[in-house]
Amino acid sequence: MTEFRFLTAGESHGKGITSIVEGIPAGLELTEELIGADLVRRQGGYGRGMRQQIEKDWAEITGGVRHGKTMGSPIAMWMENKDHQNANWQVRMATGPVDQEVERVTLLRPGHADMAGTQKYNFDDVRPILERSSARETAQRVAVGAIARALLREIGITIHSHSLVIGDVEAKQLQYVDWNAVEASPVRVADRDAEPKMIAAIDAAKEALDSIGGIFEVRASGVPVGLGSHIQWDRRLDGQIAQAFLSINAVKGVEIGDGFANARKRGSDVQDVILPAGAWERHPWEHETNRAGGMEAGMSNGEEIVVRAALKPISTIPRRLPSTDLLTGLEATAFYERSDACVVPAAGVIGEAMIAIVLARAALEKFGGDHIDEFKRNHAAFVATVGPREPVE
Ligand code: EPS
Repeated sequence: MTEFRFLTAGESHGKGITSIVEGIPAGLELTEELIGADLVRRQGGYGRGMRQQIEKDWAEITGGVRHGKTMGSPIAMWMENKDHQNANWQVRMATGPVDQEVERVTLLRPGHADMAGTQKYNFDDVRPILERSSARETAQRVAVGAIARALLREIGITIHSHSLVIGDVEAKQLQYVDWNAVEASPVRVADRDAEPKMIAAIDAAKEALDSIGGIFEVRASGVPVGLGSHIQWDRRLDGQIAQAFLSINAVKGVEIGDGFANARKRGSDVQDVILPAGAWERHPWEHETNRAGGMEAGMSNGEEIVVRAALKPISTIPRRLPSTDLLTGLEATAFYERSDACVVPAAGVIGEAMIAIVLARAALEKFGGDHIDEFKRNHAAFVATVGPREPVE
């Protein structure tokens, strides 16, 4: 059994993006259609720009799958950038040498990789930096996440997301979210009152040649006790989740459960009481509340995992921000080609993929298995041991 891991390669306006996923057991049902269903969800959402009308994301499986099932070998996926067909991009992003002058991007965009990236990699053109740092790459993460999600579904783990805040509009906090309503909403919100206000906030930002951010929440249920570990810093599941979420473009804050609200309370108001055996309805060691968001000391505790992420408003905006020119160091206005006004709904789908990836890695570490049946057997055998150590007859 190899550790679950993946890599992506490719630029936003290059030929396409590739991923290689290793560590998925053999025998898992997997089709391009299943992956495609998540890719469509990421492309949607009110507030996306022109680019999403050009792209029709589809991950072609080019390795690791035979007759609709994984073989235990690395899975390779290829995704075309339709925008690359545009003659300009064929030249600007050609992989071979070109015999014509290609215009450089030198007006640094604040809030992006432009300045630090050009200094670090020694470029006099922002293009090679911005192309890779673009959120386009998250399309492949969602494809990888769809595979991880298919694996987790085999052991009863389901993952959803919804928008909590868009701009200055907050949705009502609901304990039981109608996920069908979320999927039907252009801003991925279940709160019918908040939806038109969120849409209006995006319209207003667009009108003002600006962008807005927000907060999304991801929930994973059916997670068994004991994923992750308290024994070493990098094995803590909450830490791994925070890293995965902060790796999503424009995410600047992460909380697990009521992380920030709990900071203002007393300890006695924050702990989740562990119920006695007679009160358990869903699973052993049920908690009365879930302020901890399904994790204690870096391990899953059987409750729903709840993660919230704050997205800054994306900094490529039509109202070109004051900046500086890369070549001269003189005052300039930032580069602008095209952009999204709000990506919170899409970011929720990316968040689902990232939590699926982290949980799949943790589940494979805990249960192992080279074939999906072995993985499921190991999971079931462990879950059967969860409960009081010396039960009272
Ligand atoms: C992005 C800028 C926009 C986004 C892009 C991320 O692309 P473009 O510069 O081509 O208009 O649409 O996101 C995607 C292409 C995608 O599939 O999510 C950026 O600068 O990060």
